[in-house]
Amino acid sequence: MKLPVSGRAMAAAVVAATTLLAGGTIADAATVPQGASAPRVAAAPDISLANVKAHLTQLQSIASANGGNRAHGRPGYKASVDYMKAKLDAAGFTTTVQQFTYSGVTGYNLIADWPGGDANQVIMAGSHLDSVTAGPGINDNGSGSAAVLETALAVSRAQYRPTKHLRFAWWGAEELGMVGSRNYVNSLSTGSRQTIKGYLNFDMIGSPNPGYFVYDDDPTIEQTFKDYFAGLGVPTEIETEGDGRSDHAAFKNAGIPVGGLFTGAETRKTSAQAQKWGGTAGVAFDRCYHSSCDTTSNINDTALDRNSDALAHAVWTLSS
Ligand code: DTR
Ligand code: CA
Ligand code: ZN
Ligand code: ZN
Repeated sequence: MKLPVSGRAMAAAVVAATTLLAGGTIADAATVPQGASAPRVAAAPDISLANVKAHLTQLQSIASANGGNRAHGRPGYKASVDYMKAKLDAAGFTTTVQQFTYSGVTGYNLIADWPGGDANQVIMAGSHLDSVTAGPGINDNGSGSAAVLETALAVSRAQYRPTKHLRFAWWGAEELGMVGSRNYVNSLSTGSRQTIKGYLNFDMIGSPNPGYFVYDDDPTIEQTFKDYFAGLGVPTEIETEGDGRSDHAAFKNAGIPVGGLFTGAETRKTSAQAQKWGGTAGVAFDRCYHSSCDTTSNINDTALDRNSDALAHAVWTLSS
């Protein structure tokens, strides 16, 4: 259930949109005075938890039919790419499957461009689609992949026409060292890199014992997420371990503003965190991290729903 975005989050959204509209970078948004007269930002639609979970069920079925995983180089990964691509093609996206080779095996990135918007101002949202070989990888990272997919499908259903160009991406071989995303960034010309005004990363956003972490990178992307959760009355913490641990790393290293959301992996929730978020202190945020039990039962619905809606809010806000 999506609660109305608070006035504070909407005001922040206007500031972020104003900055980008003025041709500034996302990082400049903080300098735009509060309350500056600016066009209203279209509010993102509610992202259906049921739809996101239906994608997770499909990814689970794909893993079950392909040796129990969706890992790089295994049939379950390419089947995952094919599933996502079919949905995006049917929704009117221009899709590209980018091939790369890692450890002698062909890997695949899936890129989906939403037609329209300023090609010199691209906002990207992405997640890795591969799992480890040990299991189906439903939280890690079916959760991020399904939420990014459902947000892209919501853009299509709304026939959203943002000022900036929207691009969505699903990366291969993240579990082997962020290989696919690095391959993508390295394949871009300098000019193409400079068109990307922000990259939003979603890797594990439905952990069963969830925390609500926001990447501490670009200040405006960070504030956009923090304001959204503040509007829900959900406290957030800064994600400090994230540097270099997921697909935003290649974009950050190329000087592209990045941000993202995370609900936690192998580290244990503290008592203080359990006080603010609920759940169980002394237990890992995701006890099935990189394990065979990372199935559709390894998801906290509230966390997945909140993060999916926060994802859509940021996409709408930063691209308008
Ligand atoms: N490396 C990711 C999981 C992960 C662990 N810490 C963070 C922090 C921020 C994003 C992701 C992660 C993986 O195993 O896919
Ligand atoms: Ca929702
Ligand atoms: Zn991951
Ligand atoms: Zn992982």
